[in-house]
Amino acid sequence: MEPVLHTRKVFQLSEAELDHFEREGWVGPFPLLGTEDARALEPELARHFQASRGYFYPADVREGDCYYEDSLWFQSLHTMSAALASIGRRPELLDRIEQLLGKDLIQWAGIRFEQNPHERLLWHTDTEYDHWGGVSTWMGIQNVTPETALKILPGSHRFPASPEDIQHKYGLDLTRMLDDDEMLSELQRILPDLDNEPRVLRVPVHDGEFVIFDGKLWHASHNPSDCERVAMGMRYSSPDQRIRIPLTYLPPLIFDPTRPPCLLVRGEDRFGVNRIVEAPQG
Ligand SMILES: O=C(O)CCC(=O)C(=O)O
Repeated sequence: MEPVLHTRKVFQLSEAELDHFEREGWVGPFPLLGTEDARALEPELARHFQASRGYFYPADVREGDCYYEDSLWFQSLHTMSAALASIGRRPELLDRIEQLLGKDLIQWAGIRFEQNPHERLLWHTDTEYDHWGGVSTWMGIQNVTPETALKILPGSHRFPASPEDIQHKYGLDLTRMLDDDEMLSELQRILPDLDNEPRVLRVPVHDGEFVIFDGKLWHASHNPSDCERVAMGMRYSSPDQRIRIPLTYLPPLIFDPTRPPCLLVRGEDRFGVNRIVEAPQG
């Protein structure tokens, strides 16, 4: 009789961590790379990011036209570099993500998040996850400390309204509020029935470590330091999710007809709805 081979998952999330992810919408931090190895990725991230194309203003695009046929979407850096692709397949990430999303996984985004000294990114959820399900990871690359890391609203993946819904319904753009305390008190006024009092948390990540968070979690960033801060984002879904490229992030949302390249990082693709490409070889 043929022996049955079981792949042992080494980096399992514990019951307590799974419960934490369910309740709080994030889990971690987990070690992935040594500090020097993480920092050594920055030139590779920067080189491919510079060759990529960002998003557009609605007035500059026409629905149905292709804008990414000949250029790289800024979220596809993992499909351009063997080094970046191999990071995204590491079992430290995939064993845990498999527990959250199932045994078949695609990586559809590899992103460089740079922040200049004192720069901010306002509160938001990622538009992509309004259209398909999945999880994001956020890893420190350069000058990431618990003082400069991503800010999140724990539990916000279960809020009854997204920042955009709140804006439409109440005409109040919480996401433009720079002061977190003001944002939190407005949020409590608008959504008085939240299970727990909302609070802001900086994920305690250093260079080379990562957290996993639910695609619907509210997040923001602010680099209060005098040094440039760089992080890498990687995003994963089950292959049945139809991944697209938003051309615009301001309404009206328009998608490019071109499908983004995705890597099948675990299991198989039984759906054929995405453009699966070979991982680049080093
Ligand atoms: O690192 C940042 O500044 C922003 C990260 C972010 O928005 C994300 O991971 O989706």
